[in-house]
Amino acid sequence: MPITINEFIDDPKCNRRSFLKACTITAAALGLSDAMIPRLVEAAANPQRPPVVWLHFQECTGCTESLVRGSHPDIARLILDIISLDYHETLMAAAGHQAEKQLHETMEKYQGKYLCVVEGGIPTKDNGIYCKIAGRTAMDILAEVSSKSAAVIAIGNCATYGGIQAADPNPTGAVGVWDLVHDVPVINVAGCPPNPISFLGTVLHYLTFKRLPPTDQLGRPLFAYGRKIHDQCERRAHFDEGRFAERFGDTGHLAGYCLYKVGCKGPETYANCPAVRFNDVGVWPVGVGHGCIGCTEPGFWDTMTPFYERLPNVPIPGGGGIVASAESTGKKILAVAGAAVGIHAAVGIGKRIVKGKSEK
Ligand code: FSX
Ligand code: SF4
Ligand code: F3S
Repeated sequence: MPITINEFIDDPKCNRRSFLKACTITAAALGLSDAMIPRLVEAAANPQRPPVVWLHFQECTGCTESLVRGSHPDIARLILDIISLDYHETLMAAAGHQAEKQLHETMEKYQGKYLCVVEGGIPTKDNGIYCKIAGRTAMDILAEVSSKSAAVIAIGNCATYGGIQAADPNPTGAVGVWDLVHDVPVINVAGCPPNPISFLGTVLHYLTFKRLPPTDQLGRPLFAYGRKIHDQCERRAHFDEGRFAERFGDTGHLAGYCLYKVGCKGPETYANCPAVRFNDVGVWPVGVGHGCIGCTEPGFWDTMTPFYERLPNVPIPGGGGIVASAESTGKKILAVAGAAVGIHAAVGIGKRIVKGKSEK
């Protein structure tokens, strides 16, 4: 049983200080001033918690795992306490008919008021038969649950853009939620998995301001996906000075130089990872020596692979010129963009991606 917000605040292990800390971290991630923290706290502590129906389709459950098993207990606890998680197949005790009953009771009782969170891609090929729950396809379930909700939060690359299932040749015709849901607002908390604070920030913004946060053309909240990884990266000075790791384990890598030449996709990826980081130990992929693989971008399994080859056409300051030696990656990006294989668009340096429709 999740504890109540008051029990949480009174819990000596997770006391009011922890609660305020979690709200402060989230306010900072949302780009709000300190003056807004009391409003955020008030919204988070409101006993009228929004009911949430959390659907799982084609995915690995890493999004839920990263939320509830994060080493930052304040964030995990706050997420579970600001919402009323009425249906969640991974976390709920109920199963079978009992779970189905719970789902339908929530939809009827809170019609137009509950939030629908979707984790996982939705297969559309052959009438969606490749993902079924209780005898119904993911497509049918999504259509019914989303249409009665106030809004849909798609969490993870799978639910936003189809994820790994949608990678070429996309055998099940997997797509993201916003390819199918057009009658209620949909927001894309992208990433594989996303940072829990990006999800928490989205929900807290909704509770505080009664609307979803502003988004980019890909439906991602701007507070979390408004800037490139490359423009916030602690290794950027090395990039600017032309100091690169040439191979994993070489002296440049050990010295913490830029990871561009070993495949970092930070120059084409929009996310807040360098600023917000993961867990409570301040880590993120590039910070621990691995390049960004672009997990917040549509179709990254096609457009960002091979993961360990450099991006083409990135101008290197200091006389490096345009790096054009990663032709295979470049060709792949262009090929995927042309074929629109279950994704919205390929990524171009310095320009945002414009949403298009994927093949069904
Ligand atoms: Fe996808 Fe989430 Fe990657 Fe996994 O469920 S975004 S495969 S981390 O967990 O949907
Ligand atoms: Fe950081 Fe990657 Fe950009 Fe290098 S290429 S500065 S490691 S984001
Ligand atoms: Fe994903 Fe890149 Fe962040 S791989 S977790 S967007 S650093």
